[in-house]
Amino acid sequence: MAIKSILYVRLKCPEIYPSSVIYLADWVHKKRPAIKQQIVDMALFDDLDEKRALIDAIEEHQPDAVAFSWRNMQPFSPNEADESLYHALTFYHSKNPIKRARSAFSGLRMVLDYNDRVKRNFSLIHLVNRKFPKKKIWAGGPAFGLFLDLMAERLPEGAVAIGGEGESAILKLIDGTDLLDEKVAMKLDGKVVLGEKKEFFPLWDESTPVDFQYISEIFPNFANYLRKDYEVAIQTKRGCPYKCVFCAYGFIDGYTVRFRKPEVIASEAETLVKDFGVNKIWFCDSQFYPSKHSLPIVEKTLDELIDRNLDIRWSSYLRIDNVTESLADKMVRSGLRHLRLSITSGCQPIVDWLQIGMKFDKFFDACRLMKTAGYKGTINLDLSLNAPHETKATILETIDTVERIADIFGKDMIRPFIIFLAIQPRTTLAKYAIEKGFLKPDFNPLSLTPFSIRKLIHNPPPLGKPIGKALIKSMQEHPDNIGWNVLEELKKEFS
Ligand code: B12
Ligand code: SF4
Repeated sequence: MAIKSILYVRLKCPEIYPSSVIYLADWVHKKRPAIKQQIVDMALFDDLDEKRALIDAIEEHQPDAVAFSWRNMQPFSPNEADESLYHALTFYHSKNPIKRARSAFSGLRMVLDYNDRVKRNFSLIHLVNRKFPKKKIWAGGPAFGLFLDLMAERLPEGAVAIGGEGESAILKLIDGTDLLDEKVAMKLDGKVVLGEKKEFFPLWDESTPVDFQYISEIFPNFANYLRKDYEVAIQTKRGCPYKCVFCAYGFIDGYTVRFRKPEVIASEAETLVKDFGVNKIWFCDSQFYPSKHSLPIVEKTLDELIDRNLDIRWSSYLRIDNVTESLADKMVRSGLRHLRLSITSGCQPIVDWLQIGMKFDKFFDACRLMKTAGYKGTINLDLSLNAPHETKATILETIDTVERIADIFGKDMIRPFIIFLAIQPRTTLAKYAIEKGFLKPDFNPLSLTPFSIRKLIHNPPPLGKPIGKALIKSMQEHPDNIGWNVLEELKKEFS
């Protein structure tokens, strides 16, 4: 069947700019302009209204294909801002039986909520299959990037799922051509057939600035994401060459870095700022400044933004260890507002074991360069305090490093942010956890029970308990300043 129309259904997640469907629909419009497209965003509906909204949209637009885009599969993150971490730690480490019982109850409720969300998403996909059996069903998005095979098992027969970038795959879906050279999973005769991606999408040559006028025509709720101070996402590149042992982004996005042209990025930002009133941007790359080799293009991108004199404040996942004086200056002048630096540990041997590829002497120099360049935003220092091979001494060294960074920028600007290492499938950390017996070789990363979630957080004994306790105490007593208080508690305990 020739595809003449597509309805994109962005499945529900905590409200966030829907970059996936916006980039995809823009691409399809430019390559197959005759195709009619429409976007419906479940993030904007109450749970109870989702089914009705989906059916209404299908009946109104009569699409040939329904393209589901699914963002989060692991909504839980083991960080100090996640309430479920508090309940998990209280349940496992508190001596107070009443608090433990309360946390067991609340933790269980949250796990049920997570599972409920996953079930609801799958049931919307199955609903289309049942009620509109002639429609093609396609699915993709970040949730499929890591777990393509496991997710595909739960899709209806005949549905096609795409993992990772979707531009070339969606054209093949539209044209009905062979898909097995894509990262694809198809459910056929009850079995999942997998394809393998052969080539990355040529981002540099093919990517153009999004036509936001067109997007606002096919996405009536687009205006919802154009409120003042709402963070809009722009992608500047794909891929990260590092192999930090805990990170799965290379698997999702590739280890080869592919760039969009600086003028394309800046022109996209300019339209958003001048025509749509946007003033806050998140560059939604795996890593904004992935290596020394990317310096010229990153710098050119910032030049283009500066030349256009855009009033924006931006942020991104960002490493600063390779920053130069000129790059630091351009980051600040182009509107960098917040730094989230994932140093993970402040102890060089631990950072080396984690293969983060960062040397602290260079990192301190980089901090000084940022300070001299006039950076005045806040700085989150992500710390995973119980990495493999951690001892009391390495934790004390981390605290010392954080204090040295605070000496450079000023303590008020630094926010240590506690986030345990999550064990992601297909990472070196997962292999290590299996070797150590923390995880079973056949662990299911999508199983959301209190016990399985606990196993997917790396916080083993003997340090797990004192760290957990320090975190519970700080979350309870100093909710506005958790990180510094955890470090103070641990300094007292371990010195
Ligand atoms: C940037 C980012 C963030 C930023 C987002 C900033 C912003 N304003 O947008 C921040 C820091 C806020 C963030 C937060 C979270 N994130 Co995040 N994030 C990312 C990251 C690095 C990029 C996502 C992105 O925007 N990509 C750019 C867009 C254009 O690409 P895309 O969405 O993948 O879409 C492409 C394809 O997927 C495909 N596609 C998409 N839909 C469809 C549909 C069809 C039919 C087809 C064919 C193809 C297709 O085509 C698109 C174009 O190529 C990814 C990791 C990664 N490297 O991808 C994690 C990732 C998306 N995040 C993830 C998670 C879990 C979260 C959090 C839940 C973490 C937490 N607990 O706090 C929150 C949730 C936020 C929310 N409200 O939903 C997971 C999601 C999957 C999972 N494991 O559950 C990822 C994959 C990382 C991981 N750990 O695996 N995140
Ligand atoms: S630098 Fe960032 S994106 Fe790249 S592998 Fe390390 S943690 Fe992942």
